[in-house]
Amino acid sequence: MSMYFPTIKKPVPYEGPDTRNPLAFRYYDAKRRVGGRTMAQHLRFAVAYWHTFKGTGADPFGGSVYRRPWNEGADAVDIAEKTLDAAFEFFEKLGVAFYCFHDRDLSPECDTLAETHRVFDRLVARAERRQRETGVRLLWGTANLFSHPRYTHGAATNPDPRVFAIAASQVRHALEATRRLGGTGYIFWGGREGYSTLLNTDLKQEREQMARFLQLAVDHAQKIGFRGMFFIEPKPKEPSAHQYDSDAATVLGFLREFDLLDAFELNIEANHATLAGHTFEHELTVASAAGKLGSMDINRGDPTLGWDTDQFPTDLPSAVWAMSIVLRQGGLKYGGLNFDAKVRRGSFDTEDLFHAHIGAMDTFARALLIADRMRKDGFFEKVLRERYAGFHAGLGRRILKGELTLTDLDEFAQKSPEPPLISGRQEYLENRWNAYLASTPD
Ligand code: XLS
Ligand code: CA
Ligand code: CA
Repeated sequence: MSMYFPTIKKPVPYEGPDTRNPLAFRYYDAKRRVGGRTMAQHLRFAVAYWHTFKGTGADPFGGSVYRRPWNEGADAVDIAEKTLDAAFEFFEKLGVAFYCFHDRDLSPECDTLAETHRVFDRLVARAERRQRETGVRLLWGTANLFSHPRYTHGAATNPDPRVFAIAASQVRHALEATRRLGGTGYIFWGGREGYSTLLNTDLKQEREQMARFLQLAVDHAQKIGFRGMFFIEPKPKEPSAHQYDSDAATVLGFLREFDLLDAFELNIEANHATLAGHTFEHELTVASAAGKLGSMDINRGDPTLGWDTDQFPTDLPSAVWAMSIVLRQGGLKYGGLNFDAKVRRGSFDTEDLFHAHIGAMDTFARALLIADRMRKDGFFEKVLRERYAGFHAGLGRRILKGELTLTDLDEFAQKSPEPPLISGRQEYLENRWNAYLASTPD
Protein backbone atom coordinates (compact mmCIF):
# COMPACT_ATOMS: atom_id res chain seq x y z
CA MET A 1 0.00 0.00 0.00
CA SER A 2 1.37 3.46 -0.82
CA MET A 3 2.50 5.59 2.07
CA TYR A 4 0.87 8.97 2.29
CA PHE A 5 2.72 10.06 5.43
CA PRO A 6 6.22 8.60 4.91
CA THR A 7 7.98 10.88 7.41
CA ILE A 8 5.88 9.77 10.36
CA LYS A 9 6.91 6.85 12.54
CA LYS A 10 4.21 4.41 13.48
CA PRO A 11 2.61 5.22 15.85
CA VAL A 12 3.42 8.68 17.27
CA PRO A 13 5.20 7.84 20.58
CA TYR A 14 4.54 9.12 24.08
CA GLU A 15 7.76 10.72 25.32
CA GLY A 16 6.62 12.73 28.35
CA PRO A 17 6.35 16.47 29.14
CA ASP A 18 10.04 17.27 28.65
CA THR A 19 10.45 15.92 25.15
CA ARG A 20 11.68 18.24 22.41
CA ASN A 21 10.29 15.97 19.71
CA PRO A 22 7.41 17.83 18.02
CA LEU A 23 6.06 14.55 16.68
CA ALA A 24 5.66 12.89 20.08
CA PHE A 25 3.04 13.15 22.80
CA ARG A 26 3.88 14.94 26.02
CA TYR A 27 0.75 14.02 27.96
CA TYR A 28 -1.30 11.59 25.89
CA ASP A 29 -0.25 8.14 26.96
CA ALA A 30 -3.05 5.91 25.63
CA LYS A 31 -2.61 3.08 28.16
CA ARG A 32 -2.02 5.23 31.22
CA ARG A 33 -4.71 4.69 33.83
CA VAL A 34 -6.53 7.68 35.23
CA GLY A 35 -9.20 7.00 37.85
CA GLY A 36 -9.72 3.36 36.85
CA ARG A 37 -9.78 3.82 33.07
CA THR A 38 -7.10 4.32 30.45
CA MET A 39 -6.62 7.69 28.79
CA ALA A 40 -7.80 6.15 25.52
CA GLN A 41 -11.01 4.99 27.20
CA HIS A 42 -11.66 8.40 28.75
CA LEU A 43 -10.91 10.45 25.68
CA ARG A 44 -12.19 8.34 22.74
CA PHE A 45 -10.58 10.67 20.20
CA ALA A 46 -12.07 10.63 16.70
CA VAL A 47 -10.59 12.19 13.56
CA ALA A 48 -13.05 14.24 11.48
CA TYR A 49 -12.83 12.85 7.97
CA TRP A 50 -14.14 16.02 6.33
CA HIS A 51 -11.58 18.47 7.66
CA THR A 52 -8.53 16.24 7.82
CA PHE A 53 -8.82 14.46 4.49
CA LYS A 54 -11.28 16.49 2.42
CA GLY A 55 -10.24 19.96 3.56
CA THR A 56 -8.65 22.05 0.82
CA GLY A 57 -7.82 25.25 2.69
CA ALA A 58 -10.42 27.13 0.65
CA ASP A 59 -12.04 30.18 2.22
CA PRO A 60 -14.52 32.78 0.90
CA PHE A 61 -11.62 34.64 -0.74
CA GLY A 62 -9.77 31.85 -2.45
CA GLY A 63 -9.91 28.22 -3.52
CA SER A 64 -7.93 25.14 -2.70
CA VAL A 65 -4.30 25.41 -1.52
CA TYR A 66 -3.51 21.99 -0.05
CA ARG A 67 -1.89 19.49 -2.38
CA ARG A 68 -2.78 16.14 -0.88
CA PRO A 69 -1.34 13.07 -2.62
CA TRP A 70 -4.60 11.18 -1.99
CA ASN A 71 -6.56 13.85 -3.79
CA GLU A 72 -5.15 13.04 -7.20
CA GLY A 73 -6.54 10.16 -9.20
CA ALA A 74 -8.24 8.92 -12.33
CA ASP A 75 -11.76 9.86 -11.18
CA ALA A 76 -13.82 10.68 -8.10
CA VAL A 77 -14.09 7.03 -7.03
CA ASP A 78 -10.35 6.46 -7.37
CA ILE A 79 -9.77 9.57 -5.24
CA ALA A 80 -12.29 8.35 -2.66
CA GLU A 81 -10.46 5.01 -2.38
CA LYS A 82 -7.07 6.67 -2.03
CA THR A 83 -8.47 9.04 0.56
CA LEU A 84 -9.76 6.11 2.58
CA ASP A 85 -6.36 4.43 2.51
CA ALA A 86 -4.65 7.66 3.53
CA ALA A 87 -7.17 8.10 6.35
CA PHE A 88 -6.49 4.67 7.85
CA GLU A 89 -2.73 5.19 7.55
CA PHE A 90 -3.21 8.48 9.44
CA PHE A 91 -5.42 6.94 12.17
CA GLU A 92 -2.91 4.19 12.82
CA LYS A 93 0.10 6.48 12.87
CA LEU A 94 -1.60 8.97 15.15
CA GLY A 95 -2.86 6.16 17.38
CA VAL A 96 -6.53 7.14 17.53
CA ALA A 97 -9.26 4.54 17.84
CA PHE A 98 -12.10 6.37 16.08
CA TYR A 99 -13.14 8.52 13.15
CA CYS A 100 -16.35 10.32 12.11
CA PHE A 101 -17.73 10.97 8.64
CA HIS A 102 -20.50 12.41 6.50
CA ASP A 103 -21.65 10.08 3.72
CA ARG A 104 -20.32 12.48 1.07
CA ASP A 105 -16.87 12.64 2.70
CA LEU A 106 -16.43 8.96 2.06
CA SER A 107 -17.77 8.84 -1.49
CA PRO A 108 -18.80 11.26 -4.22
CA GLU A 109 -22.14 12.48 -5.51
CA CYS A 110 -22.87 10.59 -8.77
CA ASP A 111 -25.27 11.21 -11.64
CA THR A 112 -28.23 9.50 -9.99
CA LEU A 113 -29.16 8.90 -6.37
CA ALA A 114 -29.12 5.13 -6.91
CA GLU A 115 -25.57 5.29 -8.29
CA THR A 116 -24.50 7.55 -5.42
CA HIS A 117 -25.74 4.93 -2.95
CA ARG A 118 -24.04 2.08 -4.85
CA VAL A 119 -20.67 3.82 -4.79
CA PHE A 120 -21.16 4.73 -1.13
CA ASP A 121 -21.81 1.06 -0.30
CA ARG A 122 -18.56 0.09 -2.03
CA LEU A 123 -16.60 2.62 -0.03
CA VAL A 124 -18.29 1.50 3.18
CA ALA A 125 -17.25 -2.08 2.40
CA ARG A 126 -13.67 -0.88 1.92
CA ALA A 127 -13.84 1.02 5.22
CA GLU A 128 -15.11 -2.12 6.91
CA ARG A 129 -12.07 -4.05 5.65
CA ARG A 130 -9.68 -1.34 6.81
CA GLN A 131 -11.40 -1.27 10.20
CA ARG A 132 -10.87 -5.02 10.54
CA GLU A 133 -7.20 -4.71 9.57
CA THR A 134 -6.42 -1.81 11.89
CA GLY A 135 -8.90 -2.06 14.77
CA VAL A 136 -9.90 1.58 14.19
CA ARG A 137 -13.67 2.11 14.49
CA LEU A 138 -16.33 4.55 13.43
CA LEU A 139 -17.50 6.74 16.33
CA TRP A 140 -20.41 8.38 14.55
CA GLY A 141 -21.73 8.83 11.06
CA THR A 142 -23.94 11.45 9.50
CA ALA A 143 -25.35 12.56 6.17
CA ASN A 144 -24.26 15.72 4.41
CA LEU A 145 -27.60 17.47 3.91
CA PHE A 146 -26.23 20.91 3.17
CA SER A 147 -23.63 20.95 0.33
CA HIS A 148 -25.70 19.92 -2.69
CA PRO A 149 -27.60 22.78 -4.40
CA ARG A 150 -30.90 20.93 -3.79
CA TYR A 151 -30.47 21.67 -0.08
CA THR A 152 -30.21 25.42 -0.55
CA HIS A 153 -33.51 25.92 1.30
CA GLY A 154 -32.87 23.14 3.81
CA ALA A 155 -33.27 19.37 3.85
CA ALA A 156 -35.94 18.28 6.34
CA THR A 157 -37.20 21.86 6.49
CA ASN A 158 -37.24 22.37 2.73
CA PRO A 159 -40.58 23.65 1.39
CA ASP A 160 -40.45 20.89 -1.25
CA PRO A 161 -41.31 17.40 0.07
CA ARG A 162 -39.33 15.83 -2.79
CA VAL A 163 -36.17 17.29 -1.28
CA PHE A 164 -37.29 15.98 2.12
CA ALA A 165 -37.51 12.53 0.49
CA ILE A 166 -33.97 12.70 -0.94
CA ALA A 167 -32.65 13.75 2.46
CA ALA A 168 -34.52 10.83 4.03
CA SER A 169 -32.95 8.51 1.48
CA GLN A 170 -29.48 9.77 2.42
CA VAL A 171 -30.16 9.34 6.13
CA ARG A 172 -31.38 5.80 5.58
CA HIS A 173 -28.14 4.83 3.83
CA ALA A 174 -25.86 6.78 6.19
CA LEU A 175 -27.56 5.23 9.21
CA GLU A 176 -27.29 1.72 7.78
CA ALA A 177 -23.60 2.35 7.00
CA THR A 178 -23.05 3.61 10.55
CA ARG A 179 -24.58 0.45 11.92
CA ARG A 180 -22.52 -1.72 9.58
CA LEU A 181 -19.30 0.01 10.67
CA GLY A 182 -20.13 -0.39 14.35
CA GLY A 183 -20.68 3.34 14.96
CA THR A 184 -22.13 4.06 18.39
CA GLY A 185 -23.65 7.37 17.36
CA TYR A 186 -25.50 9.05 14.53
CA ILE A 187 -25.42 12.85 14.27
CA PHE A 188 -27.90 15.41 13.10
CA TRP A 189 -26.36 18.82 12.62
CA GLY A 190 -28.88 21.41 11.44
CA GLY A 191 -26.83 22.75 8.53
CA ARG A 192 -29.43 24.59 6.49
CA GLU A 193 -32.32 23.68 8.81
CA GLY A 194 -33.08 27.26 9.69
CA TYR A 195 -33.89 30.38 7.75
CA SER A 196 -32.33 33.24 5.91
CA THR A 197 -35.42 35.49 6.15
CA LEU A 198 -38.76 35.15 7.93
CA LEU A 199 -40.40 36.78 4.89
CA ASN A 200 -40.43 33.42 3.12
CA THR A 201 -40.38 31.10 6.14
CA ASP A 202 -43.18 29.37 8.03
CA LEU A 203 -41.21 28.57 11.16
CA LYS A 204 -43.97 26.46 12.76
CA GLN A 205 -44.29 24.36 9.61
CA GLU A 206 -40.52 23.85 9.31
CA ARG A 207 -40.08 22.78 12.92
CA GLU A 208 -42.82 20.21 12.48
CA GLN A 209 -41.13 18.86 9.35
CA MET A 210 -37.84 18.61 11.24
CA ALA A 211 -39.41 16.67 14.09
CA ARG A 212 -41.05 14.27 11.63
CA PHE A 213 -37.70 13.73 9.91
CA LEU A 214 -36.01 12.84 13.20
CA GLN A 215 -38.85 10.50 14.13
CA LEU A 216 -38.46 8.69 10.79
CA ALA A 217 -34.77 8.09 11.57
CA VAL A 218 -35.60 6.84 15.07
CA ASP A 219 -38.19 4.43 13.64
CA HIS A 220 -35.74 3.16 11.03
CA ALA A 221 -33.03 2.64 13.65
CA GLN A 222 -35.39 0.37 15.55
CA LYS A 223 -36.24 -1.51 12.39
CA ILE A 224 -32.61 -2.23 11.49
CA GLY A 225 -31.42 -2.85 15.05
CA PHE A 226 -29.13 0.19 15.34
CA ARG A 227 -28.20 0.19 19.02
CA GLY A 228 -26.25 3.42 19.06
CA MET A 229 -27.46 6.85 20.13
CA PHE A 230 -28.79 9.73 18.07
CA PHE A 231 -27.12 13.04 18.71
CA ILE A 232 -28.16 16.58 17.83
CA GLU A 233 -25.39 19.12 17.46
CA PRO A 234 -26.56 22.66 18.27
CA LYS A 235 -25.31 25.67 16.33
CA PRO A 236 -27.00 29.09 16.22
CA LYS A 237 -26.27 30.19 12.64
CA GLU A 238 -23.94 29.82 9.64
CA PRO A 239 -24.81 29.01 6.94
CA SER A 240 -28.37 29.97 7.95
CA ALA A 241 -29.10 33.30 9.63
CA HIS A 242 -30.86 31.32 12.34
CA GLN A 243 -30.60 27.58 12.89
CA TYR A 244 -33.50 25.87 14.70
CA ASP A 245 -31.06 23.86 16.85
CA SER A 246 -29.50 27.07 18.08
CA ASP A 247 -28.14 25.99 21.45
CA ALA A 248 -28.35 23.18 24.00
CA ALA A 249 -31.33 24.59 25.90
CA THR A 250 -33.27 25.18 22.67
CA VAL A 251 -32.59 21.65 21.43
CA LEU A 252 -33.69 20.12 24.74
CA GLY A 253 -36.93 22.11 24.52
CA PHE A 254 -37.48 21.01 20.92
CA LEU A 255 -36.91 17.34 21.75
CA ARG A 256 -39.31 17.59 24.69
CA GLU A 257 -41.96 19.36 22.59
CA PHE A 258 -41.94 16.65 19.93
CA ASP A 259 -41.53 13.70 22.29
CA LEU A 260 -38.08 12.77 20.98
CA LEU A 261 -36.09 13.21 24.18
CA ASP A 262 -35.60 9.51 24.90
CA ALA A 263 -33.90 8.81 21.56
CA PHE A 264 -31.41 11.70 21.59
CA GLU A 265 -28.40 13.08 23.36
CA LEU A 266 -26.44 16.22 22.47
CA ASN A 267 -23.12 16.60 20.71
CA ILE A 268 -21.69 19.89 21.92
CA GLU A 269 -19.16 21.74 19.78
CA ALA A 270 -16.91 24.38 21.37
CA ASN A 271 -17.00 26.77 18.41
CA HIS A 272 -20.80 26.55 18.13
CA ALA A 273 -21.12 27.38 21.82
CA THR A 274 -19.17 30.61 21.37
CA LEU A 275 -21.11 31.46 18.20
CA ALA A 276 -24.25 31.17 20.33
CA GLY A 277 -22.81 33.70 22.76
CA HIS A 278 -22.10 31.01 25.36
CA THR A 279 -18.95 29.34 26.63
CA PHE A 280 -18.17 25.70 25.84
CA GLU A 281 -18.58 24.89 29.54
CA HIS A 282 -22.01 26.53 29.61
CA GLU A 283 -23.30 24.36 26.79
CA LEU A 284 -21.71 21.22 28.24
CA THR A 285 -23.20 21.98 31.66
CA VAL A 286 -26.70 22.59 30.27
CA ALA A 287 -26.57 19.29 28.35
CA SER A 288 -25.07 17.35 31.24
CA ALA A 289 -27.53 18.74 33.79
CA ALA A 290 -30.33 17.31 31.63
CA GLY A 291 -28.53 13.94 31.51
CA LYS A 292 -28.03 14.49 27.79
CA LEU A 293 -24.35 15.21 27.22
CA GLY A 294 -23.43 12.47 24.77
CA SER A 295 -20.44 13.63 22.77
CA MET A 296 -18.20 16.61 22.02
CA ASP A 297 -16.76 18.28 18.94
CA ILE A 298 -13.51 19.66 20.27
CA ASN A 299 -12.25 22.74 18.49
CA ARG A 300 -12.19 26.46 19.18
CA GLY A 301 -13.19 29.69 17.48
CA ASP A 302 -11.29 32.92 17.24
CA PRO A 303 -12.96 35.62 19.35
CA THR A 304 -11.60 38.33 17.06
CA LEU A 305 -13.27 36.78 14.01
CA GLY A 306 -16.64 35.55 15.23
CA TRP A 307 -17.40 32.81 12.73
CA ASP A 308 -17.02 29.05 12.76
CA THR A 309 -13.25 28.89 12.30
CA ASP A 310 -13.03 25.29 13.59
CA GLN A 311 -9.47 25.65 14.90
CA PHE A 312 -7.68 22.89 16.72
CA PRO A 313 -8.27 23.05 20.48
CA THR A 314 -5.20 24.27 22.32
CA ASP A 315 -6.97 26.21 25.07
CA LEU A 316 -6.16 24.36 28.31
CA PRO A 317 -8.71 26.05 30.63
CA SER A 318 -11.56 25.27 28.25
CA ALA A 319 -10.40 21.65 27.96
CA VAL A 320 -10.17 21.36 31.75
CA TRP A 321 -13.75 22.55 32.03
CA ALA A 322 -14.83 20.02 29.45
CA MET A 323 -13.07 17.09 31.10
CA SER A 324 -14.30 18.11 34.57
CA ILE A 325 -17.89 18.05 33.33
CA VAL A 326 -17.37 14.71 31.60
CA LEU A 327 -15.76 13.15 34.70
CA ARG A 328 -18.52 14.49 36.91
CA GLN A 329 -21.17 12.75 34.81
CA GLY A 330 -19.17 9.51 34.66
CA GLY A 331 -17.93 9.69 31.05
CA LEU A 332 -19.41 9.56 27.56
CA LYS A 333 -21.06 6.25 26.82
CA TYR A 334 -21.86 6.46 23.13
CA GLY A 335 -19.81 9.47 22.09
CA GLY A 336 -16.26 10.71 22.31
CA LEU A 337 -14.06 13.66 21.44
CA ASN A 338 -14.28 14.40 17.73
CA PHE A 339 -11.74 16.87 16.33
CA ASP A 340 -14.11 18.98 14.29
CA ALA A 341 -11.11 21.15 13.48
CA LYS A 342 -9.11 22.09 10.44
CA VAL A 343 -5.56 23.29 10.00
CA ARG A 344 -5.27 26.89 8.83
CA ARG A 345 -5.09 27.72 5.13
CA GLY A 346 -1.41 28.51 5.53
CA SER A 347 -0.61 25.17 7.20
CA PHE A 348 -0.61 23.19 4.00
CA ASP A 349 2.05 20.53 4.67
CA THR A 350 0.64 17.09 5.38
CA GLU A 351 2.84 16.99 8.47
CA ASP A 352 0.86 19.96 9.84
CA LEU A 353 -2.06 17.55 10.23
CA PHE A 354 0.01 15.60 12.73
CA HIS A 355 1.13 18.67 14.67
CA ALA A 356 -2.48 19.80 14.92
CA HIS A 357 -3.87 16.51 16.20
CA ILE A 358 -0.94 15.84 18.54
CA GLY A 359 -1.34 19.27 20.14
CA ALA A 360 -5.08 18.79 20.59
CA MET A 361 -4.67 15.32 22.06
CA ASP A 362 -2.03 16.56 24.48
CA THR A 363 -4.24 19.48 25.51
CA PHE A 364 -7.11 17.14 26.39
CA ALA A 365 -4.84 14.53 27.99
CA ARG A 366 -3.33 17.19 30.21
CA ALA A 367 -6.81 18.54 30.93
CA LEU A 368 -7.94 15.05 31.92
CA LEU A 369 -5.07 14.76 34.42
CA ILE A 370 -5.87 18.15 35.94
CA ALA A 371 -9.61 17.46 36.04
CA ASP A 372 -8.96 14.11 37.67
CA ARG A 373 -6.80 15.70 40.33
CA MET A 374 -9.45 18.35 41.02
CA ARG A 375 -12.06 15.68 41.33
CA LYS A 376 -10.01 13.56 43.70
CA ASP A 377 -9.31 16.58 45.90
CA GLY A 378 -13.05 17.25 45.92
CA PHE A 379 -12.54 20.95 46.60
CA PHE A 380 -15.04 22.28 44.06
CA GLU A 381 -17.57 19.53 44.83
CA LYS A 382 -17.41 20.59 48.47
CA VAL A 383 -17.97 24.23 47.52
CA LEU A 384 -21.16 23.27 45.69
CA ARG A 385 -22.35 20.91 48.39
CA GLU A 386 -21.96 23.54 51.08
CA ARG A 387 -23.49 26.31 48.98
CA TYR A 388 -26.73 24.39 48.44
CA ALA A 389 -26.76 22.58 51.81
CA GLY A 390 -29.91 24.46 52.81
CA PHE A 391 -31.83 22.73 50.04
CA HIS A 392 -30.57 19.27 50.97
CA ALA A 393 -32.26 19.14 54.38
CA GLY A 394 -34.95 20.81 56.46
CA LEU A 395 -36.74 23.76 54.92
CA GLY A 396 -35.10 23.51 51.48
CA ARG A 397 -35.83 19.82 51.11
CA ARG A 398 -39.46 20.34 52.12
CA ILE A 399 -39.78 23.13 49.51
CA LEU A 400 -38.45 20.90 46.75
CA LYS A 401 -40.60 17.95 47.77
CA GLY A 402 -43.64 20.16 47.35
CA GLU A 403 -44.61 19.89 51.01
CA LEU A 404 -44.97 23.64 51.54
CA THR A 405 -47.39 26.10 49.97
CA LEU A 406 -46.87 29.75 49.21
CA THR A 407 -48.86 30.53 52.38
CA ASP A 408 -46.62 28.23 54.49
CA LEU A 409 -43.55 30.01 53.11
CA ASP A 410 -45.10 33.41 53.73
CA GLU A 411 -45.71 32.48 57.36
CA PHE A 412 -42.21 31.07 57.76
CA ALA A 413 -40.58 34.14 56.15
CA GLN A 414 -42.53 36.58 58.31
CA LYS A 415 -41.49 34.99 61.58
CA SER A 416 -37.84 34.37 60.64
CA PRO A 417 -34.93 36.81 60.93
CA GLU A 418 -33.28 38.18 57.76
CA PRO A 419 -30.88 35.45 56.46
CA PRO A 420 -27.16 36.33 56.54
CA LEU A 421 -25.46 37.31 53.27
CA ILE A 422 -22.80 34.80 52.27
CA SER A 423 -20.05 35.67 49.78
CA GLY A 424 -19.88 33.70 46.54
CA ARG A 425 -16.06 34.02 46.80
CA GLN A 426 -15.70 34.03 43.02
CA GLU A 427 -12.16 35.45 42.99
CA TYR A 428 -11.01 33.02 45.66
CA LEU A 429 -12.42 30.13 43.60
CA GLU A 430 -10.82 31.46 40.41
CA ASN A 431 -7.47 31.55 42.19
CA ARG A 432 -7.89 27.94 43.30
CA TRP A 433 -8.85 26.97 39.75
CA ASN A 434 -5.77 28.71 38.38
CA ALA A 435 -3.56 26.92 40.90
CA TYR A 436 -4.82 23.58 39.54
CA LEU A 437 -4.15 24.73 36.00
CA ALA A 438 -0.61 25.79 36.83
CA SER A 439 0.16 22.49 38.58
CA THR A 440 2.19 19.94 36.68
CA PRO A 441 0.25 16.71 36.37
CA ASP A 442 2.16 13.75 37.88
C1 XLS B 1 -20.56 22.43 11.03
C2 XLS B 1 -20.68 21.26 11.87
C3 XLS B 1 -20.55 19.93 11.16
C4 XLS B 1 -21.07 18.81 12.01
C5 XLS B 1 -21.30 17.53 11.29
O1 XLS B 1 -20.45 23.56 11.48
O2 XLS B 1 -19.73 21.40 12.89
O3 XLS B 1 -19.25 19.72 10.76
O4 XLS B 1 -20.21 18.54 13.09
O5 XLS B 1 -22.22 17.69 10.27
CA1 CA C 1 -18.27 23.78 13.30
CA1 CA D 1 -19.27 20.00 14.54
